[in-house]
Amino acid sequence: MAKIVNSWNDWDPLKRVIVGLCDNSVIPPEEPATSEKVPVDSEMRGMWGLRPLRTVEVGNACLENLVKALEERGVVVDRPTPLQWNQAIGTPDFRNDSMMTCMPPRDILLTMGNEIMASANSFRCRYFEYLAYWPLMKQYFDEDPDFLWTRLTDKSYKHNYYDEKISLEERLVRTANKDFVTTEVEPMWDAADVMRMGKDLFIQHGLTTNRTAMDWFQRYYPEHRVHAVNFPGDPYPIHIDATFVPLRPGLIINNPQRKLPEEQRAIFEANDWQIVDAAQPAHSEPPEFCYSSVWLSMNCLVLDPKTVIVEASEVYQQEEMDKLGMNVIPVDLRGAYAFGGGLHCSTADVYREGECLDYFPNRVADPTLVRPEMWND
Ligand code: DAV
Repeated sequence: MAKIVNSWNDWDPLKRVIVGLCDNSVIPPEEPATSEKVPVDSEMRGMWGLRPLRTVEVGNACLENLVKALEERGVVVDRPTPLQWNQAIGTPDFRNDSMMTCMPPRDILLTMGNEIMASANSFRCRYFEYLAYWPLMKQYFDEDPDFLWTRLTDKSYKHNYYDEKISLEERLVRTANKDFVTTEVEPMWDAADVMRMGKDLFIQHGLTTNRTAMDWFQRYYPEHRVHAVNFPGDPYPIHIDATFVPLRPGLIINNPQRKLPEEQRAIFEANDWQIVDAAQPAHSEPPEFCYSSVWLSMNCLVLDPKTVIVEASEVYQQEEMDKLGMNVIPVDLRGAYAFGGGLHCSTADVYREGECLDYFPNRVADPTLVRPEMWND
């Protein structure tokens, strides 16, 4: 039988990947977690319902551009099976008027070696999104005897949010104090908050992932060092992949408006990792009906340590990648941004060559460690 699933980081040579689909996508109704994410002055406040068909068609055409670029380079591409996302959902603990999409697989699926785990998202509308990937998981399970098919189910959403409206100023103070909408009652995490670097996991603490999740990760993966990172300049911290993006061992681009605080850099500095500012975005506004910021400019897909796919209109980011020694493949994807993100978000790793390595062998006092007592070496 074949080896289908293997990936330990975001830069080893990519051989197989899932690319999302925009079909039936919905702008979900307001709920505690989503209302915190939509900026107070956004036209999307209060808006919900099926996304206009013309935007779905444009989004899917963009994703086809990506599929083509990947297949031309020999990468096997798998696609999810969209549900009728405008159905209402419920569990014993909550009801919600609709689901959302299966466009950003990166938010839902976390690949850790031979395991793919479906996340415990903070948005109730995303509770059943994993089902779009279940036909693929079943296929991998049948074909790959080592594949581990996992879902963390222990969340009820009963007491998971502070339900408050706050100003932008208050929000920045809260972000700096790491005081977010999610409570710590249960582990909650989006897979796109987890940056995998072999033996080390760097997880962003923000609107979509809480501290309890990090502790849960450290217990679930006792062989991995789990680090909590946060980026105080971001008033809506959601997902690490438009903020802190590794290109290859030793090199990370960091959003210049969301810098990693000095004290959290020790582990990178001790191991000669370079953290450089990402280039400015080419656009001053996100596209229509888009929740994400203009910093999707840096949300790239690394195909191997020398090759990266960057969005075609993001000329400054392309230039920077070139200067950093990367070969750039431009792909027109901006029309898919509104469905949940850029090139990294639109994909989920299935297979990258390579094994689980330690990229941080030099140990220093590291305030990001979630359970420092486990790593007194
Ligand atoms: O900057 O709005 C978007 C990340 C989507 N996965 C941002 C973060």
